[in-house]
Amino acid sequence: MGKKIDIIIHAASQASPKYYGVEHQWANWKNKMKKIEKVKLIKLQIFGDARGSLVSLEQYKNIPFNIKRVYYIFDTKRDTPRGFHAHKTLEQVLICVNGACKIKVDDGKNVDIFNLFSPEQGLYIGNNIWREMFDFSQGCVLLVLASRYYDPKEYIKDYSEFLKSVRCNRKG
Ligand code: T46
Repeated sequence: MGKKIDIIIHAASQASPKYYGVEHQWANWKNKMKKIEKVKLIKLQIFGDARGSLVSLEQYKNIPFNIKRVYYIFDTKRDTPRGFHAHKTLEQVLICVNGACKIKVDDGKNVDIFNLFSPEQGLYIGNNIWREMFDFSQGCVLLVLASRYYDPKEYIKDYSEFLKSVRCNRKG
């Protein structure tokens, strides 16, 4: 990340121990729950007045990369998680512009969970981070800014392949 960016307290402690109903998963993660270097919460400035609120996203200002792609996820279901992959080089910022959801991130060593519930929070996720999105509230809209065009070859969808790749990177 080139620019110094404000970081607000991450919301791991607020994350619910219910992960789509599988509580024992929570127990497994608890020991590994730790801050992950390549994942940061960015505080986005809200320009609000009597008419409402506005947030502006600008590359290399509050978004730490060149924005090549924008997409949004909506019509989600609380008990239907998404993600379950990592990216070889892609960097992204996730913003829950309506509603709330949780994001589990995993660097192969540690796990962290972020509660996104405000358009003022941007979750930066660097490359080689496994992610899972879950616990979507009704009306949740997750906006994503990406540093690269869409490329299916860029995904690592197999968790053991992901672990192998991060271990190789650590050694090399
Ligand atoms: C990520 C998380 C946060 C495209 O055609 N173009 C695109 O830019 C994207 C992102 C997806 N697609 C297609 C590929 C699939 O047929 O849309 C379909 C759903 O994509 P996917 O199953 O990858 O969606 P998620 O929610 O599991 O993951 C997405 C992003 O793919 C991923 O990069 O980090 O959101």
